[in-house]
Amino acid sequence: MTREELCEKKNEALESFKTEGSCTYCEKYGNGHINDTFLVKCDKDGAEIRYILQRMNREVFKEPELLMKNIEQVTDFLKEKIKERGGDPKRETLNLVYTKDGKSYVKDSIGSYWRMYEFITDAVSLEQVRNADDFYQSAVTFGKFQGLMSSFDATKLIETIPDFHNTPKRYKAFEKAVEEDICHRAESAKEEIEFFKAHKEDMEYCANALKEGKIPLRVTHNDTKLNNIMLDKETGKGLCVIDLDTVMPGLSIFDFGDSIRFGANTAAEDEKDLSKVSLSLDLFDIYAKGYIEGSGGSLTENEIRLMPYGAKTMTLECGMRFLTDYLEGDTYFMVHREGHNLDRARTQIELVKDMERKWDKIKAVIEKDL
Ligand code: ADP
Ligand code: GN1
Ligand code: MG
Repeated sequence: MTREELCEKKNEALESFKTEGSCTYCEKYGNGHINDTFLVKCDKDGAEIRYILQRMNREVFKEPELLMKNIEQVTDFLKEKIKERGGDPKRETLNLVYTKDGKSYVKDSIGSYWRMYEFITDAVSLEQVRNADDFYQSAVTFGKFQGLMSSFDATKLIETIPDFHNTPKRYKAFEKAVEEDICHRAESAKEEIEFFKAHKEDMEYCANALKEGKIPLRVTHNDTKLNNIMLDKETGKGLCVIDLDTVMPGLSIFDFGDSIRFGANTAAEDEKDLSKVSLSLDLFDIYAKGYIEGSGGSLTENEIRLMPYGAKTMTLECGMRFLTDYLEGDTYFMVHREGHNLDRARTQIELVKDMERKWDKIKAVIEKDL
């Protein structure tokens, strides 16, 4: 879709939602890799009211109507839990804005699906941690989410992306991309391809632990990047978990691991200078502590013990997904420069290498929390 078409459809979608006041602004917003996100500003008697408008990615989410049913259920459930605990449901969870005919989404004239949320004001989402407390706050917030959702009946949720964190299946997709090499890019990524091939068995470890009943299947977020939570702008305290598209049955150690992959890396996910990439043991320690505390006793001893494996598996899996997308012609993750997905894959590889160098220390951090 061209910029102009997107702009036209965005205005068409905007009309459908029950916003307060008249809309004066609607521009691209945020750094997500999947959906098209817009910040909307409306004027109501001189007061500015903000919203987030999103075009859901149809390539990624095949059943947007069922996905929205998941989000309705999860946000309704969280609102009740937050109220029971004396919290503020307007700031501690996402709040959907419904359409004029009472739906949580609208389908535009070319079949794209749009949804709207109230904007969480006086809050920030971060691309990189500013200090250790930011990371601790994100850990407590994702941990709390895990704890709150532990009483939610997982069978009510559909799998919005089937086999999303089925790492062995992701490996098969990677192998296929290498074999087919439709863009003739495999030659430029030889070392990276070999790296993932050499780690095939590592990527089966957590899936086997689930199969063998060592860890339970839970309701998890599945995309626990630092920029998927909001922190209070004033106090820096963790407020709320956002980006609920992938909330579905999954592993707590993967929620833990994906946060480590993104937030405990001393460099950005797409850093070109690989000497800047490393795993911060301090941040790993802080996150583990916050996640366990936040989850309020809902994690089993085995889940805690396997956290380092969750971190390594998520880093391997994500790196392999970036590389697969590079080989397939950048059709999944939004890219902003040539070789972007290859750069992202390389940072993940570097991070895994550093985890391997620090493996005994990483395990010792977790043993002390048991
Ligand atoms: P994606 O799936 O593409 O990552 P997100 O739902 O994470 O999309 O949204 C992208 C960014 O938009 C977030 O990182 C956050 O900065 C911002 N954002 C999303 N929802 C809200 C909200 N309700 N209030 C304020 N900011 C939001
Ligand atoms: C995507 O949507 P976003 O940008 O928060 C992706 C995650 C990856 C991440 C890598 C639905 O997350 O799985 O870990 O990019 N989300 C989806 O940055 O595929
Ligand atoms: Mg996001």
